[in-house]
Amino acid sequence: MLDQADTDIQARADEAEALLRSPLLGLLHRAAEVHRAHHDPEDIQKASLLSIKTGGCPEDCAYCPQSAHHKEVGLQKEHFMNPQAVIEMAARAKSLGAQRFCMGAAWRKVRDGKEFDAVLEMVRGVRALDMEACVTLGMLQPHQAQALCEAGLTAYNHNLDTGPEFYADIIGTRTYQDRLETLNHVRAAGIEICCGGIIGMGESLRDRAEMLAVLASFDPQPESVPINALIPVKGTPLGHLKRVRPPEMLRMVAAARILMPRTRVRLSAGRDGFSVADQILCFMAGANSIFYGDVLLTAPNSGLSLDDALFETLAAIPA
Ligand code: SAM
Ligand code: DTB
Ligand code: SF4
Repeated sequence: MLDQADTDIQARADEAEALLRSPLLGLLHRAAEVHRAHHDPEDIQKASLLSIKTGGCPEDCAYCPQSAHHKEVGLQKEHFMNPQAVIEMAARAKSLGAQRFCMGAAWRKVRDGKEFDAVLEMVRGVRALDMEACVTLGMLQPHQAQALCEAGLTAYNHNLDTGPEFYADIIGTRTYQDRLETLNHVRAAGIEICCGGIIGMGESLRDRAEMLAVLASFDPQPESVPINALIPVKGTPLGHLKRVRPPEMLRMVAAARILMPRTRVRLSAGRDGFSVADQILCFMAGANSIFYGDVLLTAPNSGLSLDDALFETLAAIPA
């Protein structure tokens, strides 16, 4: 039998699915209204990403080029980076216009010791630059969340990736519940939650709706929600899939905005195939953050020069 929490999620998922299926122009208009009621529409955050430890991950996430299970990808593994070099890259990102610096490690979970201490040093260094600091390091224990909070961490990124039903088709080495537990530890330590997912992995609209329903049911709701379009990487089990069409991203952004009015919705991976007009529609629908930089963690991003031109297009025209 379903318990009350499941019933609530299913009711929210019905609402989310109805939004995802509704006529696009009406959906876009409604999302734009919600967006304007809660945010300055000109405020689009630039977040810069850096992989501080690349490849060789023991998890089997089907989308991920960094999983050690997907040997065909042929990704070059990289050692854990030196904190000073990371802080210099954050300073450079700031000078280029980034407000947030996100550091990712291809770990299953955080281990106490030298490398975690170095992450804490990176967080302190990024905060000292007066930037927001975010890390994504896999599963976390309560005392580690506490240490990250004390170092000044703004947000912890840990994605649900998809809806609970489809999840096991994508990841076998850890459960949905594991993810929710890590997110609980992050919240309990007083750190902001950055949590979203990926579309274009072969999931149904219902799976997308269920993911949005779980996210929207967090209390409080996540401060930021990255919506990634799958980057199909050759050598991963999802490498043969087609890229997401921009209107699907638009629907997902709009539904996320309506269901989570105060959240920063980040137009994340997979934006590189989108035209300027596609991206402007996503901003109209409530996306108010992007990853800014030539690479994401390992995959190419929409480049800096394209993004600078995009922001110039968005800006007022000087007299
Ligand atoms: N290992 C940590 C973890 O999984 O929590 C952090 C790094 S992991 C690469 C961060 C997120 O990147 C994943 O949760 C997934 O949503 C996203 N991601 C990875 N590969 C992707 C791909 N090919 N396309 C789109 N998003 C991807
Ligand atoms: C998120 O949701 N997307 C970012 C960030 N959080 C860490 C990562 C996207 C990774 C895309 C594939 C790659 O670069 O390897
Ligand atoms: Fe590892 Fe994260 Fe990639 Fe999964 S998504 S294989 S946990 S780096």
